[in-house]
Amino acid sequence: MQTQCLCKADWKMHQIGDPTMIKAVVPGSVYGDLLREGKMEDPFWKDNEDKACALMENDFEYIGTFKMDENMMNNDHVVLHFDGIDTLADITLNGKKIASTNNMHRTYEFEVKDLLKGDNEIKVYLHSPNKFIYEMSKEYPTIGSSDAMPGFMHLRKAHCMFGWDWGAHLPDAGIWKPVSLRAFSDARIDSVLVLQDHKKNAVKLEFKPDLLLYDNTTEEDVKIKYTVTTPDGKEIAVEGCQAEITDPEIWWPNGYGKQPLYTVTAVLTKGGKELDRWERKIGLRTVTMSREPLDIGGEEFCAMVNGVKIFSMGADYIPEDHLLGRVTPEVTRKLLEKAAWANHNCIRVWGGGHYPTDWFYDICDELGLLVWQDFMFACSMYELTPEFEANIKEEFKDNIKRLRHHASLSLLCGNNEMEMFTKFRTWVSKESEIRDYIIMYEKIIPDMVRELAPQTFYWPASPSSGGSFDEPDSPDRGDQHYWEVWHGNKPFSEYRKYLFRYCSEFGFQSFPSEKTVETFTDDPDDKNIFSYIMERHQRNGAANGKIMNYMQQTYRYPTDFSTLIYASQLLQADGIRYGVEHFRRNRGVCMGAVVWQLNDIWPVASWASIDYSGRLKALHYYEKRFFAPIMISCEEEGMVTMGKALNDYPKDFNKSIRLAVANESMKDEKLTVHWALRNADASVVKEEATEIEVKALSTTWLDKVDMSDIKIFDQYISYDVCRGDEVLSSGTVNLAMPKYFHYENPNLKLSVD
Ligand code: BMA
Repeated sequence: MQTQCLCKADWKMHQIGDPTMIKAVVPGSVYGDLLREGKMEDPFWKDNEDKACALMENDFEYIGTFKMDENMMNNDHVVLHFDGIDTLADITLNGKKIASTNNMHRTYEFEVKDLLKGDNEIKVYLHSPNKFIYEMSKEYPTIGSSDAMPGFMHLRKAHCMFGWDWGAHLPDAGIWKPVSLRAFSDARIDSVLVLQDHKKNAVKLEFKPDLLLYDNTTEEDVKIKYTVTTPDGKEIAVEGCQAEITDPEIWWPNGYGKQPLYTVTAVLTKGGKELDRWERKIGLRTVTMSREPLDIGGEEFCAMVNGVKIFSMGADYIPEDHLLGRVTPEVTRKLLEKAAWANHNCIRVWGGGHYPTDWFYDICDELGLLVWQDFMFACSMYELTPEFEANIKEEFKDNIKRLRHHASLSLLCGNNEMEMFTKFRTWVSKESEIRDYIIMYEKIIPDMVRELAPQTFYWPASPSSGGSFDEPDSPDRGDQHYWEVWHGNKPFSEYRKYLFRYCSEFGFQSFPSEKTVETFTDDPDDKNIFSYIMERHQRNGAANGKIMNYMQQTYRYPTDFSTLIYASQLLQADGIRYGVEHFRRNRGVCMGAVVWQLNDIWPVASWASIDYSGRLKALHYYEKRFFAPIMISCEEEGMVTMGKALNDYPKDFNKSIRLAVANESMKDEKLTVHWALRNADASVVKEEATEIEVKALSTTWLDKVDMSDIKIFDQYISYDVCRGDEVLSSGTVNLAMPKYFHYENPNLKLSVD
């Protein structure tokens, strides 16, 4: 197959009604082009979002001119191939309309050989997404998340482009992925399914090609030859469509081993002539979710990789930018490296965005981040008309085939939160939507996954206990979205009331760094969290007040904007730490802590641990600590909390600590645990050291230590765990809220030379 990339064509674009053409970049977007050419203001600046959103009431047109690579015409077929168009487009080639599109999650391909000449002109007319969803919602006022513009669910376009509780209303449009001409004769390789059979010291690979055959070509007319290359470039013998790899280098998630990648190449020939070639990197591993019954009741829900049950640690991923054209492999790599740096071993791609581009999964393969992949349905009901069904089936086929070979792909999930919301009739407007729910997520998708990716685990929804509306929100089975802390205003201590099997969402908001705030306003008057501009960059109802409510339970009043931002980040970090340490102490029952959320789509107050500018919030540094393979934590009793005057406490109110060391590594460890009761100036009142053994992949609890003598406002407890002299993990605990503690002024001085 011959390919001519059309990204380098001479692309121009204009708003319909305005004949002035401006330079355009493909792949890219309307906002991206208008911004670069000075035709619109930064949509993230102050409240420019409103103007930018209104722009999308208009239609836009992209026009590309290119010279055809004449050699292509020697082939029997030439197709125009779009990796992705966002979203409602009419495509014309040399004056002839060839197709319309309506799904940004699909790839599209059209036969165009008869239309091509030396000089060509391609036009992509993009219809206003705003008008479309507005009209559709009049026709069928389906309900869903009110954070997004009404009708968002009627278009197969990343839902969060229409707004979310962390996202602006910026429904950009464009040719968001590469476009090319592809020329071929007789046959092509659509994709290859690579099956793995793991035995002792050997992995058998089996290749199942999906061929596209043309003009009476039969499978007998063509040959396909496979090559497998080891990570260090040695070729492995392949017999027909099978290969046996002895002494295989096994792929592991981050923290459990290396991420060696083998290369599989398939070459299709006819009469000795190469027709097409397919090449991908794979990792040798098995991965599934284990759901064994547990002694305490319910069942476990944990990732099992190469037969080893691992504790999933990571965060939820949302689209990286409202302007899709700005996301490059470099941008994604920086983000994912930060995740791996903070000891993440998994990442959940949330269902209200888009399926990430190939490089996202390539990088996850390299870094050892297990991908939990939602299908792109979130917080809404969908009407399963025949057209919609045909459309989404193509979307599933495209994406399952695109992703299935990746070492990192660990789970495919039907949707975000819809089993729960359907069960509770939250957004159901017609009974038929419930039937459609079952057909989509419990019939169509699993059938397709079984057929196209038979070795990938399918889960009907997040959260779920396995489907059929059987307690989708159960804390004792399946995954859980726990939002009583934050949305439910419950204190952080509430986390300890549960032993969730796998928390796939829980989170707490904070403000982005002040420097990031300065990317959207330069007015000192805006630097107040209740200012109009700060509230426009906060999309979760009264959340700024909510941050302040939690803050007053914990810290003293922050007296200026910078301190408030800093305190909000500490509060977020401490709250999530409180939850994760509890989950890891209870390893074996709890086997997953996936924090909502990793990243931001624009500069905004949110649950992210990395803000839009890429700055780490305090939470991300804390994640590095509480997701460390060896981690010590303290279950304290007797914290004096908000609203309890000291003399309200019963005299015998227990004060104690109980330390635990979690070992998420594959090695048994002999370690030393120290704790010390200290005065505010760090001087030691009493201390103790204990030798312990912590088996690989387990948690060891130490005995409870009575602390009834502690002066809670003047003394605190420090603890650490060491291997020899090396401190592997450490922490401190107060039994009074930080706001009540009599901190010693450390008299720190800073000088800059
Ligand atoms: C979850 C997610 C998102 C949302 C987040 C914070 O429910 O699935 O829809 O942004 O909570 O509210």
